[in-house]
Amino acid sequence: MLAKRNSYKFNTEFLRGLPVDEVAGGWRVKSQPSIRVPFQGRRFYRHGWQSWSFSGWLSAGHTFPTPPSHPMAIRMNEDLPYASRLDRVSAGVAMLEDEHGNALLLGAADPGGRVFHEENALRGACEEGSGDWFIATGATDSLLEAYARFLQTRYGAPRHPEAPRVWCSWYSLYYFITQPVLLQVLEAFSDLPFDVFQIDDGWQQAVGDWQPNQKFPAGMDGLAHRIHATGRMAGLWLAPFLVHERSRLFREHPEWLLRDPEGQPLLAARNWGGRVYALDVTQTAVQDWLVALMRQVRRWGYEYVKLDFLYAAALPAQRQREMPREQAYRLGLEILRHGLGDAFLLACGAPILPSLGLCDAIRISPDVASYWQNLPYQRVSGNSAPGLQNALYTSLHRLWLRPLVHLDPDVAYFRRRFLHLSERQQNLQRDLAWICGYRATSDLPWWLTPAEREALRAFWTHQPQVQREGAYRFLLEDRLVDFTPVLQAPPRLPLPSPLASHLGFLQDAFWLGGPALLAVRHHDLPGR
Ligand code: 9PG
Repeated sequence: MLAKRNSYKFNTEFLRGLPVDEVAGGWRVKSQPSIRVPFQGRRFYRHGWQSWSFSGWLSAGHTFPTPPSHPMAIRMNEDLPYASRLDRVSAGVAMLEDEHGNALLLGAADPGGRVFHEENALRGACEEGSGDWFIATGATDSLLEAYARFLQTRYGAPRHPEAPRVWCSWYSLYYFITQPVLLQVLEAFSDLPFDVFQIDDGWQQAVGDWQPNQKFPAGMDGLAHRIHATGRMAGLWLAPFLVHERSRLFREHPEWLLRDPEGQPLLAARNWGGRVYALDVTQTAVQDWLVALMRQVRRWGYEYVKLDFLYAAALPAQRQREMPREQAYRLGLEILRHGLGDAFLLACGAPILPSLGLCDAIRISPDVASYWQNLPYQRVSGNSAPGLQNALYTSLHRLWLRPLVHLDPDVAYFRRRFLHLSERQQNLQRDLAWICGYRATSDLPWWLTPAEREALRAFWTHQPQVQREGAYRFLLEDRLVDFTPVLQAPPRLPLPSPLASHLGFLQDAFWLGGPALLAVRHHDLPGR
């Protein structure tokens, strides 16, 4: 049975004896498999756990591109229990390739699956009991497609044939959004063809207190109303599983938090100038609160919701109702989905495979930035550090997920102002957005020249036909796009981590925060 399927000169004898059933494109196996391959694995495909975790090929001798070094960066970007062997553990699926471009793929059907790369073997282990596994062998390029088809039989296909075209406030204004500046953007883009005007981080009183702050005097309902008046859908960012130490929610409901083994609130992140904890979504009171929050967002008028830092609900922790952590995560996401009804749900900072079937789109990369890389920051956060190279790299290794969910590769830049990318680098991101069919930008209208504005219009007007020509080469209509420059290893910075973290922060403050601050202080608005 195994030999019949194997049309390659690729010996699959090693699969004999496993209790497998034939399924489309491969085999299903019920036990937790450990498969020893009869070849020297040349490359290992590693799939990162959540949106921001590195995904790509790792080869022997060639170390993991840049693992995060700081414990908090590991917690916020990687899968905590396996952080000491980042280059040997893959979330959900992995491949081991021989020197001829043939490979073995092992992928989990259920949440909780991890694949370990051991001495010439792939071993599947599931945190939630044995579960089903998918095995395929053959030409490397076709294997992830077969796995995606296998997952589709469980999780279905996207509800919407196309993803909406989005303007998102984050990658120009960052935290410095205000109601007046957003309304000016909305107005100045009134003739451009996009679907969603999405308000990102910066509108809320605190992370956990999801009420508008004083920068939004008309309230979030007032703003949604103004957005609707222009014919757009209104979009809103929230991090519903997070609780900041300086929020009212933290003071009022300390009993709602996930706990560490000592019974203390479990640290989920450090951000927004303090410690951030995570909600225990197995508690009924928390579930009620989450549903009410999502209903509130719908009542305000938002029909596109970007839910961020979702990994927090899947951290290893003590929960009131004991259950495997990715099952708890799915429960939390199901509850959010229920509260949101038919709104478009973009999951971000989200465990990828456990989100399937419950959201409309997933961010598949770390954050882009107006620069190619921030080396000091990368010393701390590894390949999850913001930057265009890191974003492109991980996105390019996750395109196989496309039959299952819309893929958000993050925004593209059309401006040259306040941009530290070459035109070639900048175009790669636009082309990737077209390849994913997810077309978002954050550019401010008054930062664009007339020609750049027309390029943005063309981005939103046209959706080129895409044909894959190779692992990193695509035909967009008749134009060949080659992403191999993305694979160039960045130089290594021999900086101690604390110094690197300060330098990286300074770079971001100047290059990202600077222009944002200028824009909202009205120095930069038209007619001033
Ligand atoms: C808003 C942003 C944007 C962005 C998201 C997410 O490790 N970190 O400190 C870290 C901070 C922010 C971040 C990712 C990681 O970005 O991806 O699009 O919505 O939040 O705060």
